[in-house]
Amino acid sequence: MKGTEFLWSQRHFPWRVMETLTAAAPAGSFFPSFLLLACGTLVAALLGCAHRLGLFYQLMHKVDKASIQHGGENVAAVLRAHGVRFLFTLVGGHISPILVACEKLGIRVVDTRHEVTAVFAADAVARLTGTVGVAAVTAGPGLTNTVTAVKNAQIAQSPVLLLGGAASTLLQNRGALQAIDQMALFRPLCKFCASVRRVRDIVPTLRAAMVAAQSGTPGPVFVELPVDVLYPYFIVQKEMVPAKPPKGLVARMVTWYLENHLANLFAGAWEPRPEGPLPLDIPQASPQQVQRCVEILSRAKRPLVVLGSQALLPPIPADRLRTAVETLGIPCFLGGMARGLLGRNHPLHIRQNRSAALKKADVVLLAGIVCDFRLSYGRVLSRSSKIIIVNRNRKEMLMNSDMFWKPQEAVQGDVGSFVVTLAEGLKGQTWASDWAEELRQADRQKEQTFREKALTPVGQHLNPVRVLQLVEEILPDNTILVVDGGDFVGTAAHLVQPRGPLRWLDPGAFGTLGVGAGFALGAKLCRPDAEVWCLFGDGAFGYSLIEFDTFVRHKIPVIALVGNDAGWTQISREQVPCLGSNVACGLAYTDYHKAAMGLGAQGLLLSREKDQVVEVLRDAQQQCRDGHPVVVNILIGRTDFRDGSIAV
Ligand SMILES: Cc1ncc(C[n+]2csc(CCOP(=O)(O)OP(=O)(O)O)c2C)c(N)n1
Ligand SMILES: [Mg+2]
Repeated sequence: MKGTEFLWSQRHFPWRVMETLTAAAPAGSFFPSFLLLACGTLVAALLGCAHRLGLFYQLMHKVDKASIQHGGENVAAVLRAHGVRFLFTLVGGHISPILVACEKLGIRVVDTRHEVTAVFAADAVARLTGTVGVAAVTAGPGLTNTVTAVKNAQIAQSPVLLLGGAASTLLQNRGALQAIDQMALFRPLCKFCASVRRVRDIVPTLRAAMVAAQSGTPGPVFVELPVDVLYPYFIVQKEMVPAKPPKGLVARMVTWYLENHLANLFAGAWEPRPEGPLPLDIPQASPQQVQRCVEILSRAKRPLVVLGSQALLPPIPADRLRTAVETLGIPCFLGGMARGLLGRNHPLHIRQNRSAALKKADVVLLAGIVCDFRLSYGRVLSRSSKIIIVNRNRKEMLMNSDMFWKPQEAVQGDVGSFVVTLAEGLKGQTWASDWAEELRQADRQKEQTFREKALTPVGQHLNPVRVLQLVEEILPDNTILVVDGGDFVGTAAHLVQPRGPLRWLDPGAFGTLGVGAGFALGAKLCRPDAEVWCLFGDGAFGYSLIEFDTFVRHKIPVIALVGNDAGWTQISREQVPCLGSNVACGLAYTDYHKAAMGLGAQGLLLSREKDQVVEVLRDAQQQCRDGHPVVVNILIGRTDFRDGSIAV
């Protein structure tokens, strides 16, 4: 055999080579086992290929080529089975099937003017209902526009499901419109990220995403749905497989590959599958840990509780938590989503001078709040106090404990459940009343200071402290407060009290400006009987203004109070004295009320010239009750006595 012939036969008839080599090799030598191994590897590779191409699956599960069903319907079915009532979105062709299917199943589709608002709205729904809030946005720029809200939800530990469109499975990394590596973008932001590759995977992937969002430490999850898993077979076929019969070997192979890819996409697509929720995995404190905490607290003389957002997570409902906190009878500070837990003016609720109280307490229970900047990284705690900390997230729970503080008991578990069991263990225990009285005295002093500030004349416009005191007086009990801004809302956090649990929404530890409209949208939709009042700084309001168009179109009556001091004052207040310039901190006394009117909302102006604060607020309230979204533009003076921090 000539050399070239040998190569030819090797290439096309490999078993002949094996025969030759086996015959040539002495028995028991290296070659037979090598060849066996090579054959085995080849067979395994071929089987692997066949599996990847879905050939085995297709043997058992057929493609219904005549069906006009589409993957969007599978998405909607899972959402409905999980009790999702609202889908927030800004439309794009990539995601149209999801929106149409949700509408058909009675899920209310609410389209916003910016994707970030859709995710903020989903976040508010998650926080207020204890379920998962859902937003769907289009591929590429639609998704990149959500990044701030997704990060905010991650930091606030809010279970949000983000559904993202994507280029078709075959066109990723091939220069398709709006196509980027979306998974790389969301992996650092979400606790679960998946890209669905076949229609049959939609349902299980979404169920896994829903359970991940709510289990352990809750947070946002992301599911990418390429166009070809969302549209019906006949449309995808038209796009994917060339209409003309292929010519030539390569073209035939490509067509076979495409046809197989299409078949694998749709094989078993419409077979019935369970769509409902999977059981959640929520960490719980052990009875021994709770018992140790009971013992520590029972010996306390000056105990103090600080409740943070995690305390309000399901499964313990807010009312049950409130009863447990009252049974404990320990004075407490409430922050984040725990604000309002005890209603207004509750004797156990201490509102001011938290740092001083923490220094004086002998036992501190940090329930769902961690030692980040809000507690000066733990430095606010006294070395001589015994600290009990409870949190679902171990890493966050121990944050800065290597540097500034040490826990006596660190309990990883659900905060609400822990507080309820702790209260049962301490039933009948009382604490000396002079400790709570001492703390309330400090509260009264601070309130007196605010009363004096309310009477202090300001150079021009209205005194914001006085305005906010009047707001506090007229808010009805069913108000949900949304706050978005710097100093104006920081002052409001001291003066305006949420009327009950889950009636206060602020961005959380990410400190994001721009949450207002989205939060208000989510809040009003899931609590239609509540009055939603949003307190905005004028700077922050700029992000939300356009969404008054959304409120008008969707008939969402909310009230926005804009504390208009013509500037980004919280920044300028420090920048000017520290660095000697007000650069980029100035705004104008813009007619935000007129801008809102231009979008079809009601607009009212409150100024020193027409100083009828209560009348104007009541007018706004009436207009809102009549079904109109309202913006009240409140011209306020710049003062140097405002308290800029939102105590959490
Ligand atoms: C998205 C975002 N951009 C910028 C900031 C920084 N920042 C924090 S407070 C603040 C000023 C807010 O101004 P305004 O809403 O008018 O409230 P004011 O302090 O004037 O009452 C700014 C710019 C931020 N927290 N978030
Ligand atoms: Mg301002």
